[in-house]
Amino acid sequence: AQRLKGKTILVTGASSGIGRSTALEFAKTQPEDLKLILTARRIDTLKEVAAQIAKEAPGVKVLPVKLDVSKPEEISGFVGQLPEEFKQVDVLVNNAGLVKGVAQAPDINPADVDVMFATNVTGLINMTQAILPIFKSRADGGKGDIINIGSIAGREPYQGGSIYCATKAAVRSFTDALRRELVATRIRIIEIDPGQVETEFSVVRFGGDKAKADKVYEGVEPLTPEDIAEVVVFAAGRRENVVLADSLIFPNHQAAATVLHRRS
Ligand code: NDP
Ligand code: 8X3
Repeated sequence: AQRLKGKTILVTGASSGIGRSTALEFAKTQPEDLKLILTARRIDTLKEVAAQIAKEAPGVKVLPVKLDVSKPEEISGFVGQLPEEFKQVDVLVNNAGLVKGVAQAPDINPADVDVMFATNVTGLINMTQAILPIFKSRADGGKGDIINIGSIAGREPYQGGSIYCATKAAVRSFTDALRRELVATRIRIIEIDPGQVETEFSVVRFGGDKAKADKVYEGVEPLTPEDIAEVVVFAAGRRENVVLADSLIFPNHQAAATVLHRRS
């Protein structure tokens, strides 16, 4: 079934990791009659993703847009500025997010607290509020998919991750409330919670220190961003009446946020 045919899909944080893989996976799954709006702060990297899609799936229309979700003023102008042919968004993948550091209270940098909440929580909420009116203008109370990338960290707080965990717990709470609020519509509210995935996530956490980031994945076999992208695309491609409301995805060696089997 070509359930994604004709859809317009908006992915935040599409310049790297899970978001980038999600864009590529949508294009691979529905290589024609699909529109992708790819957003992130690094426009040059987004353009590279767009060029790759143009090569692999020339039938997909791609619009790269520079958008910092932590800036409410950028989000408020965003939908109005979309070209007419990209305005009818069907799927929003709220993926943009980050972690900063491993500090514990009282030594957490207040600027890190702000950037994590502004991106992972307020950014996700503002994107949702920007897109929902498009969904709600459709028949049956509204139609469209919101796919929020949470984390195992939102279910299980761990030492050195208190702020990041709190942001992902907030995502989970907001998502669950939204699903209840929209129960009378055809709008699907979907949360996907990855465990350990190797992306730029840890490099960002350690301020660009690749050696420290590599240590996180030493002796383990993390998920790839493609593994999560496949779940995102699967969720979006279900029959209209099927809501993959909530899922937790671990690599085989992981059983909880901090329970990882390492080869010695
Ligand atoms: P990456 O660092 O590889 O990708 C993060 C993406 O988010 C980048 O495209 C980045 O783009 C974008 N981003 C960051 N800040 C902003 C911002 N202010 N505005 C717009 N875009 C932004 O990490 P992942 O792919 O791993 O992370 C994607 C999501 O998955 C995040 O929400 C993360 O919390 C979540 N997650 C990751 C896990 C993991 O182990 N890797 C596990 C569970 C969840 P740019 O820098 O160009 O703006
Ligand atoms: C990222 C996973 O638990 O390593 O969300 O912070 S974790």
